[in-house]
Amino acid sequence: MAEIDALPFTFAFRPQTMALIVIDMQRDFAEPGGFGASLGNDVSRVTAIVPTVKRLIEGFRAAGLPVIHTMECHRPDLSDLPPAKRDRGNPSIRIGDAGPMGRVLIAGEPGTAILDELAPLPGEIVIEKPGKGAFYATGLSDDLKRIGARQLVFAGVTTEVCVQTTMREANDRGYECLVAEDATESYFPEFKAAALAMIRAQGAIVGWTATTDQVLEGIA
Ligand code: TIU
Repeated sequence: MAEIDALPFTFAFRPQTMALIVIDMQRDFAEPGGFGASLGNDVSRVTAIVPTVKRLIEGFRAAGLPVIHTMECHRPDLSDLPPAKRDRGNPSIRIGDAGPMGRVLIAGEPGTAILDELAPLPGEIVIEKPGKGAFYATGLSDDLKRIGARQLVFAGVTTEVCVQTTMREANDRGYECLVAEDATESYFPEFKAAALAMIRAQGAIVGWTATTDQVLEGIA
């Protein structure tokens, strides 16, 4: 077993069964005029982690380990968008409406795209997800089984919404999960701190946390 120096204690893993999941590093969450901004958020915190997420992705690629990307998005006909989600948050622009970067959170629109610096390479798995969790209504479970992944490292946004939801889904499905603390971000620093604390509390009840440097050292 290889190891990552992590909290609340060492994260042990088999390199052959490790994968990185990068959650929703999309223009819609990182750029002014997108969905995140439409909910009233300052998106600059998300932009700030892009170089760290890039370093993590490149470390996994260099180690020959799988990188999986997710995108929160909906079908153009909105058939996978419950009204309860569309109406939530009293946003200035709703999901599906035309915004400065195309229709908000709709598959194929410019704003829905993953940031250029973090773009998936050909052959990497890209999960389009209609929910906050990446397992709901997607093929992620099948993909993880197909590639034989058992331990998952998480990065992306936002820590307490899509990252934590997906980690909880993964935890219940038997995966061991670790989130890279400095490669995830929230619009609310206090929510990020609380999410990381609740993930690793009670003996890693949801998972482990470690810095990107610690993860890269462990997988090198
Ligand atoms: N609003 C917010 O914090 N997050 C989301 O809506 N989606 C993700 O976290 N990806």
